[in-house]
Amino acid sequence: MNPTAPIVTPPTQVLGACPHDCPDTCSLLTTVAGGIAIKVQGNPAHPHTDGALCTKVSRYPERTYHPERILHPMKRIGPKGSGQFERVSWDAALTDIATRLQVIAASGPDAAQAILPYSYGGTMGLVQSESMAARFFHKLGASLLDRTICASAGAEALTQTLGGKLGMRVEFFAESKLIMIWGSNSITSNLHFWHYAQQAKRAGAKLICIDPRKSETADKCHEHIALLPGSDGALALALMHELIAHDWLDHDYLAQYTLGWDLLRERALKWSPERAAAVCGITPEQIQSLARDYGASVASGAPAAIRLNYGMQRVHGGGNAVRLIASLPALIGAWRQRAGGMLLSSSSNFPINRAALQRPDQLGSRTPRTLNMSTIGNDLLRLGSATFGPAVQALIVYNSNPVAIAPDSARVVQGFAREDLFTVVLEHFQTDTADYADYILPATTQLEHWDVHMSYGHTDVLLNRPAIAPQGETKPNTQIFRELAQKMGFDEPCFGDDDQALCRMAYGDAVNFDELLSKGFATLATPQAPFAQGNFPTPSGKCEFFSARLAAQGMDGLPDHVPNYEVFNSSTEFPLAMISPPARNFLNSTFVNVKSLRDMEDEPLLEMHAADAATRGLTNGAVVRVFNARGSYRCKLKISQRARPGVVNGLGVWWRKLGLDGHNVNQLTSQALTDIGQAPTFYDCLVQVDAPINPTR
Ligand SMILES: Nc1nc2c(c(=O)[nH]1)N[C@H]1C(S)=C(S)[C@@H](COP(=O)(O)OP(=O)(O)OC[C@H]3O[C@@H](n4cnc5c(=O)[nH]c(N)nc54)[C@H](O)[C@@H]3O)O[C@H]1N2
Ligand SMILES: Nc1nc2c(c(=O)[nH]1)N[C@H]1C(S)=C(S)[C@@H](COP(=O)(O)OP(=O)(O)OC[C@H]3O[C@@H](n4cnc5c(=O)[nH]c(N)nc54)[C@H](O)[C@@H]3O)O[C@H]1N2
Ligand SMILES: [Mo]
Repeated sequence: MNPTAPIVTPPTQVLGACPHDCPDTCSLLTTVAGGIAIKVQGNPAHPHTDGALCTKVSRYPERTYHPERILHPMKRIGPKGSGQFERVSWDAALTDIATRLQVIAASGPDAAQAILPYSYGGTMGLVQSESMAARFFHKLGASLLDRTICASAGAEALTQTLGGKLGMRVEFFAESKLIMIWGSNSITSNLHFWHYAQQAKRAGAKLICIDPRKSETADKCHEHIALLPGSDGALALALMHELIAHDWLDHDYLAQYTLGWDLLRERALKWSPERAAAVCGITPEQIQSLARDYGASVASGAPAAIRLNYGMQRVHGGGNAVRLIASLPALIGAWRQRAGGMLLSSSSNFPINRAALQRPDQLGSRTPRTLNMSTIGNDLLRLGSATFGPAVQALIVYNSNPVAIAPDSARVVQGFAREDLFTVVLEHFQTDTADYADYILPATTQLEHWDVHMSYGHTDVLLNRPAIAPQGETKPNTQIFRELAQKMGFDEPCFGDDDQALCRMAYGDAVNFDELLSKGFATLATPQAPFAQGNFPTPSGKCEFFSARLAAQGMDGLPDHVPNYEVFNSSTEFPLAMISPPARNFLNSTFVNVKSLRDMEDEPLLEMHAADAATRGLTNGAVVRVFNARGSYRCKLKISQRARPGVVNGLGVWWRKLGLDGHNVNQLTSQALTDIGQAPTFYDCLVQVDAPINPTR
């Protein structure tokens, strides 16, 4: 033994969970040496993760140790939005914030409703999202937030049709013989599902992609149907038309396990392939061929599966379209087999004890108003009124970057720029939203805090252990709300629960916590083929083609094709339909400031078909102006086969300040809401494109 050798602690590996808003919810292994996280990799012992991560999350340490990470509380010193801040102590920041909130809350009965929390999917952890934060806002009596920005149209549609956010188990797609990948760029946004689809493909399955954009996923499928955005409902109805016309139906399944078949049948028979093809911008033969492939399952017994993703519900008729597509498997009896049926979300499988985490009992008898996060642009600009209640006077943002990701940015920015609005932002970085804060409070990343997770793409619970100490003066969201509660004098014992206790509470006895501690994940005991014999958790116990609940709300109880608000028409002032789906190397607006990933995405781009570029005299690589009545945005043109004629693709979501002119695609999107679920309509957006007069500004 050499007594002079330095003591080297061997690297350790810490089990964690990917925090991002993605269906995959991967199990992570972080290698730590000398207190520093040197590597994050996929856990090989977790079947869905299978040892592999996407490029962006394998760069997670780069994000955690980023030189621009916010490590101290910061107080605004310049005009709103100027992004000028100075360092202050935690005590000074929290004391001032508590005082400001107390003054608002004390100004009258229900006055605390002028305070609005704003949060979404920065972390999907149940503890660092809505646990201590929800308790705090409930106790305060703040406005409630309807968290609609992503999935509420599809989620509500699934609930009305199947009874919950339920469907096939993702691993059984590996055994399917036909997979329709519908409104999902799986290689980008659901990589670990794609792994199962590849297995199916190797075993002889046919893969068909239904997407206006010729995505990376479409490249690798056997067929691609490039329909117009917002026309999925028409396509689903015409598929039903063909299944009926050729009697490719499972009559026994329809009779036993569905509700409203006669009505749906009658409606579908009005949608010939010719009629739908005109709406979808495709050929009748494409629809007939798709129906033949899908209907063949009835005679052959080969399992047919649909992987739907939320991309196709970001249009006016998104909810109705999901209802129609979720109805399809029942027509052919696909649910009878574990490798048949459909999957949009698996969330309802998780027995989460939200009441224990969020403590709505802290509201007492108060019933604060609910504001929709998707219309934050309008709501920040509303004056107080009898119907609206008080104007929003304070906004506390965590796990979200609304200035970049909410629709109709011009209005959103105008709201955030209000000098009389008091804004606190809990963040890792000085995002577009943080620029408008009065205080930025530094939050920990997933490597630095405890959490417990569900998944909307598989059926495993995951635990995240901290791998390293919090950097600088950062604190977990929970701790920030705990300390704020203390400053406000909230002395209920629930404000004393620590993060490990919250992790245990999330599932209570429903999940074995010791298994989570030792393995990092636990698989839920869900049925292999949940609807093989009906058992839909709807009021009728059947797949509800007709929903009495929707009818009671004054809506059509039967799903139909609902056209876009902004219907594609080549003769209008704004003759191009713009969609803005996720970029592969970003996660919504997260990672845009990680240079290695940003370099892979080049610059904000607009993909356009060569024919549309030619009629406008636009050349590849030129800076173009994309505009409509709501605003304009400059970016680089990419003439690309990925765009179909009439549709342009503005891959999102860039930080505004890292774009060419301080704007991003949401300068063009609208605050109109979906038919069901009050969700935004990002992909229901008409634009025009030209060459700007002055290309740099
Ligand atoms: N790399 C990466 N992964 C992500 C994300 C990310 O930003 N980057 N975002 C995450 C989030 S928040 C979510 S919600 C999930 C799911 O996110 P989704 O929004 O479902 O994203 P994608 O799976 O990329 O699928 C969107 C696809 O739908 C297509 N599409 C657009 N409009 C229509 C339409 O009207 N009809 C049809 N059929 N298709 C349409 C787009 O061209 C795109 O290829 O992914 C998550 N995963
Ligand atoms: N045009 C267009 N707009 C879109 C979409 C689109 O497809 N097109 N997609 C929409 C969809 S699907 C979604 S889900 C929304 C997503 O919108 P958001 O949920 O707002 O997602 P992000 O843009 O990723 O911003 C999350 C922020 O949370 C921060 N964060 C992460 N972890 C923590 C933490 O532990 N504590 C704190 N305090 N902060 C943390 C990150 O640094 C990041 O800045 O965007 C929507 N906007
Ligand atoms: Mo999302």
